[in-house]
Amino acid sequence: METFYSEHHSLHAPSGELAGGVEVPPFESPERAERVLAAVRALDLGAVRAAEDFGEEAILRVHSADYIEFLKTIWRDWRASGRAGDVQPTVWQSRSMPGRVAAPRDPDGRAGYYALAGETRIVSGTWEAAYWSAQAALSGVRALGGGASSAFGLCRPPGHHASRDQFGGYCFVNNAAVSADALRAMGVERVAILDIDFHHGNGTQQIFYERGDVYYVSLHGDPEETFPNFLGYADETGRGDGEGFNLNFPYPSGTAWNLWQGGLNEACRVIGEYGAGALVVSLGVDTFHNDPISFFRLRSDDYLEVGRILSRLRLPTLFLLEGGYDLEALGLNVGNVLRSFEEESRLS
Ligand code: Q9C
Ligand code: ZN
Repeated sequence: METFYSEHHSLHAPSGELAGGVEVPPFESPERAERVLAAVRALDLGAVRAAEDFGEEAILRVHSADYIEFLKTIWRDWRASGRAGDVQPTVWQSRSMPGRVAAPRDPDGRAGYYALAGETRIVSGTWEAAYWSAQAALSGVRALGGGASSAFGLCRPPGHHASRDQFGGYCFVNNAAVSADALRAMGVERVAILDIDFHHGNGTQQIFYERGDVYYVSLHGDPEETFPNFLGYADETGRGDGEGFNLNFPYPSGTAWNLWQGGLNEACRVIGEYGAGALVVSLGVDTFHNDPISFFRLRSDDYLEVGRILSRLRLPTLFLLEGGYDLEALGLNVGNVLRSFEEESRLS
C-alpha cells in the first residue's frame, strides 16, 4: 500500500487551543503526522510518495467558493485589522439570530459565520496545509484509479468535521468528501465512506446527506456526550435521494472492542449490500483507551482486527488519516490497521 504525504502540513501549527476554559497546547499538532510517517516507514508498508498537485477543482465540488475564499484570506484580513493573534472565532449566527445569510464584513463576524466550533484556529499557513492535505487524499484516489487495491492518505489537518462551508473540530477541507466525490467523477457508481474516528463526521454527513451515490456510515461517541454534540444521532438516516444512505452508530462512554466491533461488522455488512465500488475510510484512532480527548477503550491489538475486517469487503480502499491524539500510540495504532489490512488482503 502506498502512502501519500505532504510536508506542508507543518504550516498549520496554532500555538494554543481553548479547552475547558483555559488555553492548552493543541491536541492536533504537526508531531502527529511525523509520528504516523515514522510508523509507516518502519513498517515497510510500501512507498511513501509526495502528494501530487491536482488543483482546487475537486475541493470546489464539495465546498462553496466563498468558504474557500474565506480560508485563503481571513488570516491576512484579521491581522490587517489590528488583531494581535491568530483567527479565533468567538461569535456565531446562533438559533436566536437566524436571519443573516451572508458573512458580515467584520473579521469576527466572518470567522464566526464560517466556523462550526471555537476550538479551531486559523494561522497564516492553514490554507496551504489544508490544501495539501486534500492533495494527499486525491493522490490516493489517483492510485486507486490506476488499479491499486488500496492507498493511504496521510492527511493533516484532518477533514471529517469540515462541512460544505464551515471549519471546526481541527478540520478545514473535508478530505474524505473530496475523495469520495472524486471517485464518483472517475466513474465509480456507488462510494461508501466508513468513518471510524471517535467523533462523528458531521461535515461528511452534511455534504452527502441528500445523495444516494455516497453512503456515509459512522461509529462514534454519542453526541449527547461529546463533540460535535449537534449531529450524529441514530435517527439521522438521510433525506430526499439520500434517504437510507446515512447510518450512525453512537456509543456511550466506556465502549470497548466487544461492543464496538458489533457496529463495525454491521457497517461492513451494510456497505457490502449497498454494492459500493470503492471504500473511503476516515481513519481516526482516537477510539484508543488512552486518547486524551475521547472515551472509548480500544487497545492497540484491536486495530489489527479492524484491518482484517475491512479487508474482507474486498473493495478498492482509500484510508485517510483523521484524529488520534495519544502521540505515543498513534503510529502503532494507525500502522496496525494498515498492515493487517495488507496482510489479510494478500492471504485471502
Ligand atoms: N477539550 C478530530 O478528531 N473538541 N477532531 C475537543 C477537547 C473538538 C476532534 C475538546 C474535537 C475535534 C478530527
Ligand atoms: Zn476524532
